[in-house]
Amino acid sequence: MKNGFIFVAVLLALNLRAAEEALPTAWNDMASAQRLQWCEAARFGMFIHWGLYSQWGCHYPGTNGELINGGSAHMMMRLKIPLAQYAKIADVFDPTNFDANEWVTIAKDAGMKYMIFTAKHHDGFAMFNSPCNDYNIVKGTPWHRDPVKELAEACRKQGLKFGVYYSLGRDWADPDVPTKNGYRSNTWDFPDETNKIFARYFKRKVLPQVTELLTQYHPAVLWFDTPEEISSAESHELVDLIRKLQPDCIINSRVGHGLGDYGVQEQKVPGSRDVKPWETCMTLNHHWAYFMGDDDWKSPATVIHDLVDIASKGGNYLLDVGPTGQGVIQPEAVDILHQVGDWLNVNGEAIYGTTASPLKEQPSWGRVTKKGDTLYLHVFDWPKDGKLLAPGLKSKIGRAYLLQPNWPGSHRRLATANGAEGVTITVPKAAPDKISSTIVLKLKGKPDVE
Ligand code: FHN
Repeated sequence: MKNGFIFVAVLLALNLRAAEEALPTAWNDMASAQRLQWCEAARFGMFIHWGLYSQWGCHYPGTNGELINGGSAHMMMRLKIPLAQYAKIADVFDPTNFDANEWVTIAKDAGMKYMIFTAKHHDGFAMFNSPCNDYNIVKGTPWHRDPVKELAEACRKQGLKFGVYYSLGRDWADPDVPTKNGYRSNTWDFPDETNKIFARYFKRKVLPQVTELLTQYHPAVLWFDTPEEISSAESHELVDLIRKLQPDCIINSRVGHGLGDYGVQEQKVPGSRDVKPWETCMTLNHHWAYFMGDDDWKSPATVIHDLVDIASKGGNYLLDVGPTGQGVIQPEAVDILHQVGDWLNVNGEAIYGTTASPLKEQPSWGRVTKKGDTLYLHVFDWPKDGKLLAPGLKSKIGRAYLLQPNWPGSHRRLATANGAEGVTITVPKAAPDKISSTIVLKLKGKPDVE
């Protein structure tokens, strides 16, 4: 409770900088601060894009049996595939290699604490049992299984939080979903944008399916996407419904109109830290869903540096994987995530449950995170002269040591000296970790920075 009050006080005291996306108004709301506690402590989650578009890696069979490049999970729109034809993918969608426990173990092994799964993407196909709409994986495929149910159960069993992604303002299977100038609408099956009444789709599909997701699976997060033409009244109605059915369910800001519990960034890390809760989602290669031929993966070092950078700015990192049509997370992705997990096994204390750096500037050698009266210095570029400056730090230091338990010099006290420019720490010649080494500074009292 105390943290909640501090959190709200910090919000109210500081002038919140407008983010690229509309700021949810919920942030000065105690209930939101309480709801978010586990999520902010988690810092790292797995995003999963999996749907009919995964069947042939975002490609689509041509008239001569060749596979046509659909560009991304948007392939139905990119190739203007008629709904009746696109729906036929479901007839062959039979992911016999899918194993929910294996996917959750991969996430857990990577040090991820929650999972967000595409329950319905823009193609409008429900990847869950949806009694209100037969266009769904249980009813419409020879597989007849419910991956949302199985993933929710596997997450509960393995101690991860489970959330669902729902495309709110784009649905290419429904005749009543307009977008601005039709830019992201299904204009090939439903050409007349002026005929489309969002309210009809909202009542017919959105409210019943969100109710099904909440009552059938009790997700910890409802991760909405692309609110597009939803009205303010509809966004409020949706939030009221969720709060009534499941008060502790977190809602992201893409529910629209400044509502939601936290802000969303995409494919980027903001330049400066924010005091309000936020999460950035990014791909591991260049595609959200499995794209045949995309082998341009982020390195473990890039993922770890991004994770540290995001945590140092008080954000969460939702890192995406796109399983194949057979239900397999590509081995290259698994290997990268395993290496990130190895690093978190040693340095997780400096990420989980931390808050943004208190320093006025991000140091040139890396980033800083904070936990109470402890600072964690994440050193990407190890000093050659054995001296590391924490710029602007005026605090007296109780103790300084390396966080690498198996390192010869680990936990041995490091010498520190306060000076005009900050605190200088004397460090060993060699960096304990080639990607990011963590130095722990136990301060005497709260951080005092210039
Ligand atoms: O168009 C989608 C995209 O496929 C993906 O789901 C991302 C994830 O945030 N959201 C939309 C693009 O902003």
